[in-house]
Amino acid sequence: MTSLTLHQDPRSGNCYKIVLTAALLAIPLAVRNYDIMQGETRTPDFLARVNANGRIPVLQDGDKFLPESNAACWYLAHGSALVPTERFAQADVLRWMFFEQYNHEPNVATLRFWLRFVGQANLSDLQRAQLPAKRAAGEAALKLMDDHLAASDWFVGSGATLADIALFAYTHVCEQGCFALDDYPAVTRWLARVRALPGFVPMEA
Ligand SMILES: N[C@@H](CCC(=O)N[C@@H](CS)C(=O)NCC(=O)O)C(=O)O
Repeated sequence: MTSLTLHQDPRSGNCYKIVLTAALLAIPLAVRNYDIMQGETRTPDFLARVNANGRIPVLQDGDKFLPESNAACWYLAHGSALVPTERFAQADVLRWMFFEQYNHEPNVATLRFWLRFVGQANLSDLQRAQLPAKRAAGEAALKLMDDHLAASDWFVGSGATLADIALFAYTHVCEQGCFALDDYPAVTRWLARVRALPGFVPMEA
């Protein structure tokens, strides 16, 4: 790794995952901020130079650009204690990171984005129609996490891994999407364990 720059919007939990991973590993990270509400990741220059998919986060290492939050976390944490070396445990970390992207983020993060940043009054008819299904799917994801954490302190093994970082990012702000953390006591205790990790930094926004 050479000089690292994170292309980010500080309100995004996907970006925060990378900031938190870098902080826990004491890896220096420069940031370049964009306002996604103003379409700043959809300009011709951004699409041509940074990410043809028009989204942040993107981790830049020298002249190479790596979109996708969990790929960027993996790039930073490879070879550290945040990625177990034992084969099953390593795959189990990936399992939770894929769960985060498929079951958790599209529901828990999307409701936060719609309700906190877009505003209920500004939602399209399609978004409004999707609210109940996204709420139910988000609650199912949080319940599954709570059941898992009732029996173990961390998602994989006996210490923090990227699975915890990936899932912490949007879980700790889930109340901004009107999910009630009180319904998930094991998740609430786990959030405190993550916050107590040496090097922990809070989300900026
Ligand atoms: N799967 C991607 C999701 C990236 C994503 O959805 N980024 C959002 C912000 S969290 C974005 O850039 N939205 C702006 C847009 O779509 O124009 C990841 O994990 O990095």
